[in-house]
Amino acid sequence: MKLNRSPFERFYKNPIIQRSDIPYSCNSVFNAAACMYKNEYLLLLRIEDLEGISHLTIARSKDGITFIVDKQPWITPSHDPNYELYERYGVEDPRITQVDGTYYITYTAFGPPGVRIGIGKTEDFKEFERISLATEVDNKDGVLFPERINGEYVLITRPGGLGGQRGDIWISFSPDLIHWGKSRVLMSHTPGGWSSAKLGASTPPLKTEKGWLLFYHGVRGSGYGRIYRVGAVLLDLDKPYLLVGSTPHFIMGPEELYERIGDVPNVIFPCGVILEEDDTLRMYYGVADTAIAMATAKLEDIIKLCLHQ
Ligand code: BMA
Repeated sequence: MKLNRSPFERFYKNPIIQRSDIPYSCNSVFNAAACMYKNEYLLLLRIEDLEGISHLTIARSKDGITFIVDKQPWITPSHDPNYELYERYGVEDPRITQVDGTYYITYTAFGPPGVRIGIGKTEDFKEFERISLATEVDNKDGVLFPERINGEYVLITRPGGLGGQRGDIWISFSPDLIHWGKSRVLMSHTPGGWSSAKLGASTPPLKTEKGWLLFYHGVRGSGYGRIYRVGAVLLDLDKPYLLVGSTPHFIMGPEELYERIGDVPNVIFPCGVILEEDDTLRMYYGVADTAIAMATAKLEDIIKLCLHQ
């Protein structure tokens, strides 16, 4: 393991997507979901417009580095009366999970009552159908597992993280993506450390031989502001509410200037990771709420860190 403590190697030309790559006016682009679709890398970008409202726009790439961004937004705040109030201030921080061949998108719905988790689906990245608002307010960072476990959909969320309250990671189960229950705490933030303010799931769980690999972010307050860093855990394959390993400390934090300086300094915020055939993990992450960067790591290195090997 390298002495600099991070198993991730940043792409040398980061950031890979910034405001100047967006073909229409906006304030910033960050926190993008990622998946493979029809042999292309697909990112679902969070774009904040000039009024401060976020929407989601698709970008595609053949090599995972050079992306062509769609000319128009794809998912914008809904006008459907069942959703309008809850998305009025924006749709944010998407994650994409493929389950049984369908692509599900979890996102933060932000409106006057607060933030809550929305779930929708697409087959073709053209039509998008909303399924549910899965939680009540003060809940974000929703990631869905790529398989049903014992017949149920499994969702990780982070209730109670706003206003300096708690901010732990929870796990819930559902037969239909609408009704959620059997909720329990998966990980608690611990006072004093790098994630003492709150935690949140970052990327949808990846199935490995050693368990579900979940990247998460940990937040620590400082006299100046908050610092967002990344750690990883392994969850039991059959009982995903059980931790089987976790990195002993964060494995990546803001270091480069593009991670330290921007609308919100000292933030790295992954929402998507892709496992390549050679077992390289390619992580896409928002930097300083201003642009998107990419870093790679070997799956084996992350698993070893989780298992303290
Ligand atoms: C979180 C989310 C993220 C953002 C981060 C840092 O609460 O809003 O979208 O990147 O704060 O501002």
